[in-house]
Amino acid sequence: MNLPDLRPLDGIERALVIGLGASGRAAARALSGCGVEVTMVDDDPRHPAVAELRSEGLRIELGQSPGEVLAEGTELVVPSPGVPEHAPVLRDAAQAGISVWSEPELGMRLYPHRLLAVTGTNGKTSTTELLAAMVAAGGVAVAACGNIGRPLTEAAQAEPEDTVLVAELSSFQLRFAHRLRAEVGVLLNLAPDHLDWHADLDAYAQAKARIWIGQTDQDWAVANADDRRTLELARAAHGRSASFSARRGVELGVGCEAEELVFRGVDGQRQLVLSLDDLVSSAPHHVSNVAAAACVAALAGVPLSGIRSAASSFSPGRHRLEPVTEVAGVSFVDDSKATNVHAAAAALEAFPSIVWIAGGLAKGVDLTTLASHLGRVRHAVLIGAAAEELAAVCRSEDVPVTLADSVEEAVERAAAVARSGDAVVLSPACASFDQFRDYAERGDRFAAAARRFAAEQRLERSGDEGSSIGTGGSHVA
Ligand code: UMA
Repeated sequence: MNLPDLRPLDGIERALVIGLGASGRAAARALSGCGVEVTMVDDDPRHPAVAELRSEGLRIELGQSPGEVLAEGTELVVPSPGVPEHAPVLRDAAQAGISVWSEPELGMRLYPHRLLAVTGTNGKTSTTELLAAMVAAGGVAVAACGNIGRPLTEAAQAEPEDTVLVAELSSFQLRFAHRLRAEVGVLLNLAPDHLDWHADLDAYAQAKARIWIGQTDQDWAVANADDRRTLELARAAHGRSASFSARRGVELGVGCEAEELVFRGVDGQRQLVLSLDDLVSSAPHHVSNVAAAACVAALAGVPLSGIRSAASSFSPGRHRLEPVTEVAGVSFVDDSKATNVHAAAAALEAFPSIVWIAGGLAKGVDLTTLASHLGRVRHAVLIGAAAEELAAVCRSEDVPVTLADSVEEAVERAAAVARSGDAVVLSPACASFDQFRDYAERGDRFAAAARRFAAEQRLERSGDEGSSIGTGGSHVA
């Protein structure tokens, strides 16, 4: 375990940690280990971690509001990511000149490491996993951490100094980052999100841009050449500019040229990373994630051979937004593992235009919360026990609905309404047990039906070059 660098604590003696979740626990333990007097608060008076934390000597005030603790001479506040930036305690702290640091900010101050940081609205977790695999394949010790699950502070404290931290950072964690220095920081993309937490879209974007907050001109600020807003935000970064693209070549970074991902470093030389054929999937979001991870890894000095071997063997978990096939501009995606509302909601944010296949056993969960995630759904095809319940949710948002008896029929119905640019996504929001052995069987049957359909379409197309399939805006079938 590392010894903490106490200098950045600047003599802080009393800190307030808000939230007893993974992030708050890591922050409190690190601070307490440095001799800081820590008080923890949580909105949940029955939080399961209370006894354990008290046994470690941490002071937990469940009856007190964060504001009351603040008034007791607090010098530092570390809020859990879930505490919104407009929370009164954070406003009060700012007014009183009390420092507010996110937990990753704290971890990097106390236990400095080389940091490769990933943020963006979508694709953060896959890109972080991929990047960590690339660094490992390059023969360097690496720890994936941050929003991906393991708090950065915990990883930074436990891992040897020469371990590279590859961190997924959310806008919540970045909002209160001040000096956090990422040797390479990438902003994958930007779309409206988390507007209940941030004041508005601009505040969300500015929080994301803090991925580059502590950089010097030795570091790299990487933006997405296919997403103008990320490029605009990167202009204010102190780090050197680089970019990635899944569609075109880039001046410095990783771009896509003639179906190949190509790295161009400061010398502008074209260096092949890999051919798109080497990837498990050529779905645009996967190519984009690979290009981003490869760009960060290459700028961090990982040999291209390591990048290539990690990228070509990487596939996001089975039945987790798994690309199945693509025909006439329509992709088919198996997200059968999304057996609850939260997981399905994530899938519904992952593609610009969706024909959604959903349904199954709702497990007594309130499905109406899905209503606010239907903005990109053009049509819903519903199966299983919860079909009618989901149909009501869809209709409340004016999303057209078709009911189907089986997942095979659902694929047929979905394909009939899909058009170029759509993703047909099986993301059920429900358990599978009413119609299938488990979610894997559901996903496999979806994938088999989608592949059958795509093969039929290709056959038809090769026999009829003049058909309307594949032309912009036309229906697949
Ligand atoms: N709490 C308060 N007051 C508040 C808000 C929260 O007291 O105003 C308390 C809650 O009652 C709870 C605790 O704070 O007891 C927060 O716990 P949590 O479960 O929300 O968070 P952690 O366990 O600390 O997990 C956090 C991240 N959670 C969130 O951002 C909501 C985890 O990301 C992350 O993996 C973990 O730190 C380690 O870094 C999860 C997530 O959903 C996966 N992230 C969002 C996303 O990906 O969309 C951003």
